[in-house]
Amino acid sequence: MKLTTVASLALGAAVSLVATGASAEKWDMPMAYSATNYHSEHGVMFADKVREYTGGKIDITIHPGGSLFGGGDIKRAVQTGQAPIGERIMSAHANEDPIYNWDNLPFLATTYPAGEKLWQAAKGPVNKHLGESNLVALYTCPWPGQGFYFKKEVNSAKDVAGVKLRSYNAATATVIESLGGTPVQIEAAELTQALATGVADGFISSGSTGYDRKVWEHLSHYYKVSAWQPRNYVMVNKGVWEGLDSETQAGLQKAADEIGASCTAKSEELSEWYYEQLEANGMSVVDAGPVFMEELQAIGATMQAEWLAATGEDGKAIMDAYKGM
Ligand code: PCA
Repeated sequence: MKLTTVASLALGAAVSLVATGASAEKWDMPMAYSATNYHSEHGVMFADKVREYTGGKIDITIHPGGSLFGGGDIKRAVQTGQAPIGERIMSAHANEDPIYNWDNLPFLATTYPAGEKLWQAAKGPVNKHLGESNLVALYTCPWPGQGFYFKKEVNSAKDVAGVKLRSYNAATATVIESLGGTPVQIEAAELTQALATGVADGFISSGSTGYDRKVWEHLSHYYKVSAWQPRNYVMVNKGVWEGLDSETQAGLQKAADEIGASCTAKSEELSEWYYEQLEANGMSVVDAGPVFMEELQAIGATMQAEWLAATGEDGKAIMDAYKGM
C-alpha cells in the first residue's frame, strides 16, 4: 500500500506507510513554534533519535511554526488520529480541563529546579487526564520565566488598564483581566502581525518568544517577572502508541527522556541570552517594579486558590506532592 501523506491525512489515517521496502512508519509531527526556536530544534533532534533507537521503524517529519496544524488545532489532530504525534503548550488545554493549568499558577514554581519538581508532582494526575483524552505524553520542556511586553513604561495595574494584551491560554487571559487589561488570544505564529496591526499592544511571554518574533520592531519595554514556566509537551495518539510493539515504545521513550532533559537544559541556558538580545535590539529589559509585583502576587494567590477549587482531588494531590518535596 502506498499512500502519500496528503492522502492519508484526507483519509484520517493516523499512520501512513511508505513503500520504502522497510516497514518504516512515517509520522508527521506538527509543532506550534518557530523552526529556529529550541523547542522545534529539539523536535528535529527527537526525530533523529527516534529513527536511531527504533532501528528506523518510526520516521518522524517535523512541521514547525503551525505549518501543518495551527497551535490551537494540534491537540485535536493528535486525539483524532489526523496526526499520530504533535507538540503543544500544555496549559492551552486548560479551557477544556483546568488540571492543565498546573504550570501556569503565578509564583508557585519560579525556578528551573522548582519547575522540575512541580512536573514530577503533576505527572501522574496529568497523564491520567491525557489518557482519558486519548493521548500519551512523551516529554515536556519548559519555556523560560514569563514577563510582560509593552509599548510604554508600566509600573502598576493602573498603567495596564484598557490595554489590549495578547494571551496564549486561559491563565494568561486571567492575569490580563485581573490587571484591568483586555486579553486577546493569539498564537505565537500570528503575534508579529497582531502587533503590527494594533490587534494587541503587548503580551505576556518569555524572552524567547519576543526574540523569535522580533517584537522590538513594535514594542519597547520588557518587565521580568518569572512567576511561572509553562511547558510544551510532545503527545502521541494513545491508539497509535498502544499499537506499537514494546521495543519500539521503549525506543521512543528513550529518545523522549533524553530530549526532554536536553531541551530543559537548553531553555535554562538561553533564558538570560534572550534578555540580552532584546536589549541589544533596543528594548528596555528590567525587573517588574515593586507595586506591579505586589499586584501580581495577589493575582497569583487568587489563581492558586481558584485552581485548587476547580481541580478537586487531582489538583490537591499535585499541590500536596509538590509542597512535600
Ligand atoms: N512562549 C510561548 C508560550 C510561553 C512562552 O514563553 C508563547 O508566547 O506563545
